[in-house]
Amino acid sequence: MFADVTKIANDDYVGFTFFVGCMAMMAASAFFFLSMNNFDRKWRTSILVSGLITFIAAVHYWYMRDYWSGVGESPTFFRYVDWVLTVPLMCVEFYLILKVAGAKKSLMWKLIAASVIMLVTGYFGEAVYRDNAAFWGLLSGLAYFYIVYEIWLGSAKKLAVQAGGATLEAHKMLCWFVLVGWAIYPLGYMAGTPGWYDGLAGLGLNMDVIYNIGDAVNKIGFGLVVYGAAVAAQSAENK
Ligand SMILES: *C/C=C(C)/C=C/C=C(C)/C=C/C1=C(C)CCCC1(C)C
Repeated sequence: MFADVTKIANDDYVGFTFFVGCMAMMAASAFFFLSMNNFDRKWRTSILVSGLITFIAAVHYWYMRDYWSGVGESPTFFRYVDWVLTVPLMCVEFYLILKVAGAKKSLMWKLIAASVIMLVTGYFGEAVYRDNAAFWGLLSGLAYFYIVYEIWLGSAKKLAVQAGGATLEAHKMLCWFVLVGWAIYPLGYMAGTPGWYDGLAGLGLNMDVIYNIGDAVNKIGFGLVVYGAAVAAQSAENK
């Protein structure tokens, strides 16, 4: 009956964080999906997207947990498939909350395009052209800074200020997630590149552990910010 279960060693932080990450993503998805119908239409889609982000991650974490325990290597492929689906959805989230202020689809597509460039170049550096990890990491970083610019200072910022209230508050929080929370990933990338900071692994902080922490913080945190904004906006309306 338990033939397929492999033991997780006490010092296997990667296996442990894959396991806990999987459960956390599942719990968060249930929470977002079940609370969706408490909100009016304007916010329901945003909450749905929050749930989709954690749900897609939960499924990938299920596979990554398995892959790690069976193969004993970083599940780089599943990791990037997960990101390439969920990070564009996080960009959609920006668009959805700014729609009240008149955000155009072009803003959404710009952010999505930048996020895909960031991830594809990152994948090249991490999995394909390992010897040129610095070069691909730099390209990826430029796309990342473009996103940061657009939401902190560019057109997205202007729309958020126009909207004010719960939307502006939520936008600001999401901006902090992208600036600080997303910055966890380049650290993971550096810890996973031989000759850079792979010594961190001695502290139990290897690339996968760092990525897993980043995912939990960002995917669940992002969703909770949107949820909080919906609660605030709705109670302001009902007054
Ligand atoms: C839920 C998953 C998220 C929010 C993933 C975000 C990933 C990044 C912001 C990755 C960024 C990278 C760089 C900025 C440079 C090095 C390569 C990456 C792909 C790790």
